Amino acid sequence: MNSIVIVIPTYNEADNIQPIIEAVLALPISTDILVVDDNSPDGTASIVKKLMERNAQVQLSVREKKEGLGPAYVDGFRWALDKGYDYLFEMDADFSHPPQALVAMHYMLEQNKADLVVGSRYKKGIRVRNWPLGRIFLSVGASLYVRLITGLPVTDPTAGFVGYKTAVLRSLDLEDIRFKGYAFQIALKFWAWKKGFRIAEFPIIFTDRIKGDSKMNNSIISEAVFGIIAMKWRSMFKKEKHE
Ligand SMILES: Nc1nc2c(ncn2[C@@H]2O[C@H](COP(=O)(O)OP(=O)(O)O)[C@@H](O)[C@H]2O)c(=O)[nH]1
Ligand SMILES: [Mg+2]
Repeated sequence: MNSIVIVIPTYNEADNIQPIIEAVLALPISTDILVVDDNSPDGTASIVKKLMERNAQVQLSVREKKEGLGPAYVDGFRWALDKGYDYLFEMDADFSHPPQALVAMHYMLEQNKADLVVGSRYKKGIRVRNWPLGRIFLSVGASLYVRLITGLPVTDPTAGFVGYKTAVLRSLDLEDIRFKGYAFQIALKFWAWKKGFRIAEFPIIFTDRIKGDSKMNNSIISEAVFGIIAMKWRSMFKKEKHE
């Protein structure tokens, strides 16, 4: 077993999953990969099963049905925490998150520069390729909104490209984070910050997917808009400290 695991949630990523796994396996750091698939009708899981037969670094968890990113990640985190990895990364399957950045992000954690590192689109500028202007506005606007409401000192709070020392995840009440979409990503960073963990950002260039479709929808956006206010409210009555 490696000390690093990359958790990749998938829903209908048959065109992307093999290339992204191969890209991660080709990195100069040795990692395990856990794909958490919500029973994709396009057969994503069966592609992963074939790769598993050839390579013990590849693992798969298949869930019964599509429930959103949040529950898939919580399952993946639990699996990884039980196994005892030291570092866990979240990454999308669609190549929006450049896999090469994992090397530098891991180095930052290993050198103890931070407890959590965000692969960030908005640190010192806006680095997003091939997104329509409307989507950029939405994402940048969401980041400003989150920072205004929560005070979280992260320029890209909705980012789904994040590395953790697993101690951070162990200390969070994961099952208590019920969000399904971007709010889940915001909440993880928020509660980690509240606990006093150190967050760093590593600048990445985010590129829109070439293959497959985005699963973003309006309910994910409204969950974030209202959920973040509720989360901030709850946090004001919670005493959070490093244990
Ligand atoms: N397991 C699981 N993965 C999901 C779900 N929704 C999205 N994903 C995966 O999460 C990642 C990001 O989703 P994507 O649709 O690209 O979101 P976007 O980049 O914000 O448009 C991709 O790897 C998706 O396959 C879901 O309901 N369940
Ligand atoms: Mg995407």
